[in-house]
Amino acid sequence: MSRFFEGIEPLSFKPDAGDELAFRHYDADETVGGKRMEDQLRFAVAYWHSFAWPGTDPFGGQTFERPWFNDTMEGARAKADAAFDMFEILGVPYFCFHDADARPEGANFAETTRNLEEIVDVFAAKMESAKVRLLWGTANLFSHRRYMSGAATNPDPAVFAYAAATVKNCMDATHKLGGENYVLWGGREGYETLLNTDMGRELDNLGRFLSMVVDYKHKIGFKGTILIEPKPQEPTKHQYDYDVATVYGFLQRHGLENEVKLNIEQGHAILAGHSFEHELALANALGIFGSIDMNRNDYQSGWDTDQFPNNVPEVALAYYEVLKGGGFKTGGTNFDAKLRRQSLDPVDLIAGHAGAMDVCARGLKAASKMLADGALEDARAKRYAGWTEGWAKAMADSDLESIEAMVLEQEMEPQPLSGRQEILENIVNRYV
Ligand code: XLS
Ligand code: NI
Ligand code: NI
Repeated sequence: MSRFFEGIEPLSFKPDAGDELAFRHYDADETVGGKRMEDQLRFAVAYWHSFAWPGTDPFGGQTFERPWFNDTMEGARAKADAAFDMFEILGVPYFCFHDADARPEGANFAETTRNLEEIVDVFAAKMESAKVRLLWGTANLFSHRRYMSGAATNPDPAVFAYAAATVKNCMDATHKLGGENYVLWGGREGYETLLNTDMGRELDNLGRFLSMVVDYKHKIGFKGTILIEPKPQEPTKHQYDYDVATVYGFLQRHGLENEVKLNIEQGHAILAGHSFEHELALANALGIFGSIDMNRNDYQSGWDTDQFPNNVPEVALAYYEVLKGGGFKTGGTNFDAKLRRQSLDPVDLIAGHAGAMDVCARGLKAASKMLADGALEDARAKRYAGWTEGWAKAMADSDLESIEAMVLEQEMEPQPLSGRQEILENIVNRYV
């Protein structure tokens, strides 16, 4: 173990724990919905928030002091040591990373690539003996100033090229580490002002870029899933991958709806004016659900606050949708969550994750029970039961004139029925 988490032992499941660090609800081996909880939830730690983010906000600089904050390969190795220690302490099965979280930027593209390759070898060596695997890799195409006007949607074709070459290397790294997905969050794929923006061209370029990613996946034999992560604003005022519905339209336009799935984040759903469960349910309905970025957004701030989840009823409704869709396949629960900037200590990192894992465990258990007991699904089936009748089904192949004739002939007088929302909310409340 590196010294960073010195004195912190791997956590175990202790339902009656006092103040000590432990899981009170997350028991990896407990069966929930027919699978071990670990295999249902598939937790991942996000390298960037926990090990690369310095605690800045728009008014203040770095608050965290980490021994590896020095932009050298030595720092990158020390960071990896601490990260893999934390994976072990938490017992998480997965982690996720961007290239820029893990390696220092080099003097040029070739050196940056070498730095990444070196750190990927460090990860690979650690993964030989560690339990942790890679849920997904991704490229940071938004922090460096070259990307200030976007990556695939940059007006400068040289930036498009640089981003494409970078994504190629990050896909190689993900493939090499056995990653189960590759994520594209449109960091700055959007615009600040229409006055300087050729939107049609930018959208075409974004489609071209994504098609090349899919082609390369097949070329290298990467069996994981390509995931797009929608977000409506921040950092650019108008992000192109606004929400699930917008991304679905984009995928269809480029014929990629069977190639790409979605990584849906709680905070992004809230920013888009939706609920998390809405976005999950829609992705399931469209057949493009992939994975989740679990966090919690502040409902007042209008910003992506990336807090650790702590609202069990909300989390339960989210996992309800995940389970209803059949559970995760290659996806999982990535904690795209960071400490508050005053939470300075190593123990805060452990406590943030441990608490979040417990909240998710409670949510999952409630969701699984709600689904198994069937109260909500029975009520839903009953509400739509009319559609199982022959004449209703036949409307799928009918036309407006024949339907009018039927309405007249049967002297139809539809009678409104209660939507029973309060009764259904009361049912949910019995489980959470
Ligand atoms: C930012 C995104 C980012 C992605 C990965 O808001 O959530 O963290 O998950 O690039
Ligand atoms: Ni995210
Ligand atoms: Ni986010």
